[in-house]
Amino acid sequence: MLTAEAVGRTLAALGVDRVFGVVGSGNFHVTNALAAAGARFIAARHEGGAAVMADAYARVSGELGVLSVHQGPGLTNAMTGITEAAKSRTPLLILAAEATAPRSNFYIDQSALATAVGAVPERITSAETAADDLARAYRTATSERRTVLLNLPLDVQAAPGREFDLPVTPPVPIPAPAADAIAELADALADAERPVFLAGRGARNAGKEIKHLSERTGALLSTSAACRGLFRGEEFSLDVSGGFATPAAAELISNADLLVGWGCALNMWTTRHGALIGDGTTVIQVDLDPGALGAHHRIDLGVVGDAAATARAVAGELERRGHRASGYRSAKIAERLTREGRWRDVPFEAEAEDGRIDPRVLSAALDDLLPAERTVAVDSGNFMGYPAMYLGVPDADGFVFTQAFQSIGLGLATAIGAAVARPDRLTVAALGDGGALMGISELETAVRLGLGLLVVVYDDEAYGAEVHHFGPDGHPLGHVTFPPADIAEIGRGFGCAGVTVRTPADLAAVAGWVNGPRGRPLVVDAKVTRAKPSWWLEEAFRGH
Ligand SMILES: Cc1ncc(C[n+]2csc(CCOP(=O)(O)OP(=O)(O)O)c2C)c(N)n1
Repeated sequence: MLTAEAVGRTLAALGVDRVFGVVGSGNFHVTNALAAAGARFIAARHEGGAAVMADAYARVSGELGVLSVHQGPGLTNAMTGITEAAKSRTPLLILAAEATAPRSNFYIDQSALATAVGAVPERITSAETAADDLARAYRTATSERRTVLLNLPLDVQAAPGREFDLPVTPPVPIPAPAADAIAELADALADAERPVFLAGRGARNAGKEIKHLSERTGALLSTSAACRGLFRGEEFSLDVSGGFATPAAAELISNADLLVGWGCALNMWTTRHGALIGDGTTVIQVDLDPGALGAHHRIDLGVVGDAAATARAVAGELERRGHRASGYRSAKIAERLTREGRWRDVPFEAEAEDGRIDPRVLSAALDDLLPAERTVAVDSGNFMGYPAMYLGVPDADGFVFTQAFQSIGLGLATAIGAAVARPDRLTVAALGDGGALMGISELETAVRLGLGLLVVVYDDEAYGAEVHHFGPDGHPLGHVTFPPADIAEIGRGFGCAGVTVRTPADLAAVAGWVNGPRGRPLVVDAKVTRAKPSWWLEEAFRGH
């Protein structure tokens, strides 16, 4: 057996059952060994797509994402997706073949590349050390939630290897939050009249505990965009905080006297460059990572701890004190949230442009006609707030937001990775025409996999974000505007169904597809109105 095969077999034995990638000579054997041992290999058409699929798969399934790439260009093609994963702390293991001879065309300093984007470089240095090397890489990816580049030098891969068991390492224990910090957080909550909880991705597994604490303290519930859906269906949920927030949510959050961030960076997006946090508001941040505390916004108290454990401990402390309060919760606020808690409920006058549909009309109509059990994946661009906020999602797994690197072009591959993780849900890829055409090769992957994906392209025939950024100042826009492209026809060329939407009536074809067998993806080329920037982009420009 080759060392390459030993690595593949061992990973399969550890439970790796999905691998995304593009196969070349350098990763041929390791990938085949994984597949022979029972893992399903998902061949993407570009390594950039494969990396994003593996990332999205990990986010939605909660399992380790695994990516397999050829040496050199296989890795460089994947770099944008790897960067997104590294910034998002996605547990991702990249099996990358490595040319170590500097004269090889394929030679580059792969470890330096990984380090440059925040991934952790590792290497199988010899057949003899393969078990330890693999164990280290696997542990770093899973226990520390890191994106790990495991270099597989070609000569080491070809060396005779043998099947091995990975050394068993106990999981790294998560330290309990300090008792004095719990007491201080309990004091602040007991004093607060208008507490708001803001949950980020670090609190995805703490929804139950945070809800319980919010009921005891009368806190309103909100999330970062990346954690959208965590409090879905809660009477006192404000949905997303930040640029995407509804006017009602933004007002209620800015009037808080205590804001507690749970596994949430409190970055410029979630706080609207700090504008949603009043000068007198007490800010407390709970995070596993001490380095995250106060990194983006001033805080009055930082608690190092797991969100669920901390919420549980604080609830216990308040119970011991006999404290229970209605806080920010009242019948009036509940009633207000029923009326205007979702963007869909905020009245607007539809923009009129001949042969084009207002993106809000489009998004609200889609929300009505799509099944509730859905996953929404959103690319970047001016359009992004519409699908992100007008389409409801069933829970936090139902919203996949690969936006830590703010790259366009990742949305389609994100949707494919998510759909592989949750085939039981209808997956929607919401894209701008720019992002769609950048990542379009993966439509073939979606067709080949038989995914019933709904690809909705908010087509303004432009890099709308740039048009709205620079247009008002009279700059030339020739480099950011494009002639019309028939994206529905492009979709048909890949083997998808395709429909062009210019009016609400055109959505009948989408309803027909939704109610059918969904054996192949549907590409919706929605020609959207384009006179004004979206509300969230206008907000973002204010912060620039
Ligand atoms: C990879 C990458 N290239 C360029 C940009 C800069 N950029 C941000 S938004 C945008 C335009 C996106 O256009 P489109 O996907 O059509 O969405 P729209 O803004 O028109 O809604 C560009 C080029 C980026 N964020 N990422």
